[in-house]
Amino acid sequence: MYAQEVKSTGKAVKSLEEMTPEERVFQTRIDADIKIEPKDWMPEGYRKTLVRQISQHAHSEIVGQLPEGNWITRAPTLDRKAILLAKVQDEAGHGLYLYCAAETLGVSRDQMTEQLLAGKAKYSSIFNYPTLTWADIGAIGWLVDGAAIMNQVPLQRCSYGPYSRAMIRICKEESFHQRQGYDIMMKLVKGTPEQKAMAQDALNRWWQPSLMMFGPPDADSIHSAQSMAWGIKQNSNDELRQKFVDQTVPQATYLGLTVPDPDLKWNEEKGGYDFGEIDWNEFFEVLKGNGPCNKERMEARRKAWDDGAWFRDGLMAHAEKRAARKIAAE
Ligand code: BYC
Repeated sequence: MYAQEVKSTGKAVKSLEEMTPEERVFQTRIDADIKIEPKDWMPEGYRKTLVRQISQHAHSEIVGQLPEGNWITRAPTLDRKAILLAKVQDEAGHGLYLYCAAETLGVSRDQMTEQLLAGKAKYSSIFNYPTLTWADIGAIGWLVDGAAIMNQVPLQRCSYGPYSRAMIRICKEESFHQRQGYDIMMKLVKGTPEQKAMAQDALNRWWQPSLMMFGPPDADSIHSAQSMAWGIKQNSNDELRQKFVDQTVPQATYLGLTVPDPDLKWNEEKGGYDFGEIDWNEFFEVLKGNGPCNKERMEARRKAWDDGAWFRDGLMAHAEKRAARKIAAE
């Protein structure tokens, strides 16, 4: 299985013969679908790759609260407000499960946060776009959570136990998120012409950024081959992107909306849609910090961290006092 997957990304990884005896035992376990747990031996590269991916994933959940949080006070009805509030709280919970999973690899949550605030750790490109109208909340649920599910369902089978188990829980909640987004879109397309136009405008703006969530094309994906060989990723970026397009285009048709891609065409032979070139230049600019909202997002996270300093200090002082009291009583 792993030889074939590696071939699909065109990148070389160590063969079993080139591995040290420890690496060979490790790889054999992965190929036999046996989960790796925190106390098991693992190559340093495996640990680092997981810390990178899980922490970026956690940061994405936390930063991902910001564009949606922007609409909690402006949701059109009390029900919509309660639903959105619950969804945003879920994202905070996902971030926490993921930070905990990463902590089992020997990195603390404070260290991960410091890496984010120093610009050394990434978060998903998608959260650097603004939410201009209520329809954007529908589009995020439908497209962004839809893309997230497509990417995260295979992560439930990740070779690292704590990440895999966190993903099982997260995926259950993501399905609800996707449904609430589609429900908002349904309501808008059945509304006034202005509301339908708002839904179309949101689709126009969120379509390409959603396709970018899956990462660069396979040829430019530096980590995919090794991550797939290690059973961290099960599919390449392009495979998941294609699946997402194939699943989402009929949903857009059902809504009576037009996917903003003149090159989109059903390809009978491959049993999927052909679609136009993605603006990868825009993607890499967003990754470099030049997206529409990068600055704003980082400022919000920095402010939250600074504003919470007194509380963290209080917790530490309390923990130290308790520990000192315990020692004194012994
Ligand atoms: N944005 O070699 P590649 C959510 C980076 S949250 C930014 O293909 P890999 C939600 C990549 O990190 C959704 N950076 O990497 C929350 C690497 O740079 P570094 C988040 C990206 O790791 C709230 C470089 O590009 N989901 O669902 O094999 C509300 C080369 O890429 C992006 C996850 O994090 C991007 N889009 O594959 C609603 C899922 N794409 O690290 C929803 C877990 C690539 O060397 N993560 N880069 O500096 C993954 O599955 C993988 O990390 C990726 C990338 C598929 C994203």
